[in-house]
Amino acid sequence: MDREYIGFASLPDQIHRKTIKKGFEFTLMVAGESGLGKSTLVNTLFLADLYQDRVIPPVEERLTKTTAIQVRTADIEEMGIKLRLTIVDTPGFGDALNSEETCQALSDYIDVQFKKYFQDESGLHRKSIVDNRVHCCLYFIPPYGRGLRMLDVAAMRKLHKKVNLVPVIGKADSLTTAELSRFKSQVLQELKQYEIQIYQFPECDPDEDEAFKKQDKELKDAVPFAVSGSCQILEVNGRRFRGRIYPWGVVEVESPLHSDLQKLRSMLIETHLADLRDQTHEIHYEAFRSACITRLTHNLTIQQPHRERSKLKRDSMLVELPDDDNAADLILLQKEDEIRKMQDLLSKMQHQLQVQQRSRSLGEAQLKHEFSLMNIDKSQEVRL
Ligand SMILES: Nc1nc2c(ncn2[C@@H]2O[C@H](COP(=O)(O)OP(=O)(O)OP(=O)(O)O)[C@@H](O)[C@H]2O)c(=O)[nH]1
Ligand SMILES: [Mg+2]
Repeated sequence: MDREYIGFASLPDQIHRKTIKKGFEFTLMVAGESGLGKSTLVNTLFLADLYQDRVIPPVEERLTKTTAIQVRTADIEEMGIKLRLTIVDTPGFGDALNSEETCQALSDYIDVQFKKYFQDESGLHRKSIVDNRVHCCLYFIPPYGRGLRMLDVAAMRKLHKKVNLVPVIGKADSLTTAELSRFKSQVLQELKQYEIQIYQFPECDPDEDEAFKKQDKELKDAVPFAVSGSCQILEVNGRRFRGRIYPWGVVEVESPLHSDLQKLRSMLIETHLADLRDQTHEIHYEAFRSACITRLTHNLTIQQPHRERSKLKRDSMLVELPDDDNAADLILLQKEDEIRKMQDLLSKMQHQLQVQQRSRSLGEAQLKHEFSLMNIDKSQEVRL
C-alpha cells in the first residue's frame, strides 16, 4: 500500500473523541462565612438549572443553614458531551475559632480526595479512576467591612496552595456600583498584600478571535466576582427570571448589569473548566504527590540501616509537619507499611533460598565424602 503518512495525525482527534466519550468530572467547593448566600448561589448557579429535566423537590427560597459538608453530584449531557458535576457545599463559619475548625475540615476534605486519587493512580484499576479532586473553591467575601478581615485572610491562606481559589463577593446587591468598584480594588490589593494565591487565568492565545479575547478580558476584569443569588423565579411583564424583590425594585441575578453571576458561570463551565482541571492536576495535586514521594523516599533511606534510630527520626519529622499535612502522613505511613511488608517477604524468600542452597551444597559434600570412602573419585563418578 502506498502511504505518504503514518497516520498519527489523527491522534489528537482520537484522544479528543475518547475523552468526550468518557466525559469530564468537575468538582466545585464553596467556602466562607455563614449566611453569605453560598448555598443559594450554588442552587442558582447550577443545581436548580442542571436538574431542570429531572424530577426534584422544589427549591425553597429560604434554605436552611448548612451544618455539615454536603456533596451533591449531577450527571449532565450537553450536545453529546458528558459532565459529572459535584458541588461541595460547606458550613459557613461565625467567628475566628469556628473558621479555623471549618477550614481544617475543608483542607482535610481536599487532602482526602488527593489521597484517594493517589492510591487509585498507583493501584490496579488506573484506567477507571473517578476524579473527585476539588477543582475550584469559591471563597465568599462579605460585602460589608472595608476589605478582607483577618479571618478571611487566614481561611484563604489555609486553602490557597491546595485548590484553585476564586474569590467572590457575596450578597453584592447590597453595594452600589461605586462602592462595589472600590471594594473590588481594595480586595485585590489586599489579596496581593497577604500573598494569597488566587486562581490565575491563563494568558489568552493571540490567535484567538477578537470576540473571545474581549470575553476573556471581561472575565479577568470581573475578579473578584460580585454575585447575588436567588432561588426564586419572578415574572414581570410576561418575562420569567431569577431574582430578588426589594421595596425599591427587583434584582435580576442573571443580568450582567446587576451581578457577575453569568460571568462566573461561563468562566466555570464554558471557558475555564479544562484549565481549572489542568491546574488542579499539574500544580495542586502534583505538590501533594511529590510531597508524598519525597517523604516516602526519605523515610526509606533512613529506615534500612538503623531501624530504631530512623523511627525516632521519622516521628520527629511528623511532629515538624504542619497540620494540613495529616492526610499526607496517613498515606505515607500506609505506603511505608506496604513496603515494609514486601521487604519482610523478600528477606524471607532470600532466607529460604539460602537454606536451600546450603542444603544442596551440604548434600554434595556428603556425597563426596561417601565417594571418597568408597575410593571413587569424581571422574569415575561421571563415567559411571
Ligand atoms: N441580599 C441577598 N441575600 C441573599 C443572597 N443570597 C442569599 N441570600 C439570603 O441570605 C440568607 C442565607 O443564605 P444561604 O444561601 O443559606 O447562606 P449560606 O452562605 O449557605 O449560609 P450557611 O449555610 O450558614 O453557611 C438567606 O435568607 C438567603 O435568602 C444575595 O445574593 N443577596
Ligand atoms: Mg449554606
